[in-house]
Amino acid sequence: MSTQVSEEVREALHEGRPVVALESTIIAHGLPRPRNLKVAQELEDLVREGGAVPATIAVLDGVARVGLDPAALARIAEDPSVRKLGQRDLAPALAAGVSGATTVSATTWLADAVGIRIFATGGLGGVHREWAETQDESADLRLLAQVGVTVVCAGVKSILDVPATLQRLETLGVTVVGYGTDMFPGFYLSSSGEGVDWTVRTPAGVAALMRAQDELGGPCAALVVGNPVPRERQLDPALHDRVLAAGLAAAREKSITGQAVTPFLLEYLTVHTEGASLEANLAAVRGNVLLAARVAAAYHGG
Ligand code: PSU
Ligand code: MN
Repeated sequence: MSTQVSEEVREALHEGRPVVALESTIIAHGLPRPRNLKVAQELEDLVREGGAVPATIAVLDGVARVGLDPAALARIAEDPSVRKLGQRDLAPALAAGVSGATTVSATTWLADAVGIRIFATGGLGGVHREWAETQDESADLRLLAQVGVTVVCAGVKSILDVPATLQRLETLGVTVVGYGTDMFPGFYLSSSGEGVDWTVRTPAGVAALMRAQDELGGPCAALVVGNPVPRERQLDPALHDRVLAAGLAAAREKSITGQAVTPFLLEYLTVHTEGASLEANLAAVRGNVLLAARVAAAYHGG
């Protein structure tokens, strides 16, 4: 395939060393500039600290790239013309020769295509709260039902309908485990208030689960590892509920729809919590990236 894999990632995959895929939409559309570039670099460093090779994924000038050099990472973070690409947008972006940041759906799909098994992000997309009116359900869910990637995340974004999203994940056959918790994490919050059926407590435990998937004939759907933001780093739940309610009302009033909904709400929360939601989001992402690297090391190492 014409996907361009960086030399470092290609060698690591060839030698069976641990690799962690990272998405780029969180960088281009989920975090404010100029902090986003620093975070992008920091996340790659964290993967290395955890004992794996980082593979940030994006489309640049019509080429799908796995593993970005510093100049490419800077373009994703700084160039305002970089689009948001779900999996269905990959072909049009390649054909038009444009650049775009990949969401969970596009990133997991490309990661799987080049043989990367582990992926880390902040919070998954899912079923939106106004689903009955808009039918807005992130393409992330359908892709998670199709690719056997292990996704380390802090749950699904709390701007969503969490119980409905968990229900969809069950229907789609996506395995969900809590990491060190029997509650499904709540993205900005340590708990969503919803329970999970399975709990895993160590990177080796996640690796053992992945090997069990392999023994069963290879995973045909993703494994979602819900890793909560540490309680002392979570957003104050009362502040979260208040600002989110205002943000959802603002999105409705401004008729924000489609791909714009998630970036709008994330930014609204950052502004109206005076940066507190951003800090919680970053704490969650950092924890997920480090855990994903340790899982990759455990899976490939032993
Ligand atoms: N996690 C974050 N910030 C983000 C996202 C995830 O902490 O911005 C992105 C992911 O790329 C995810 C996307 O796939 O939000 C979901 O967008 P939508 O709801 O439009 O499918
Ligand atoms: Mn959507």
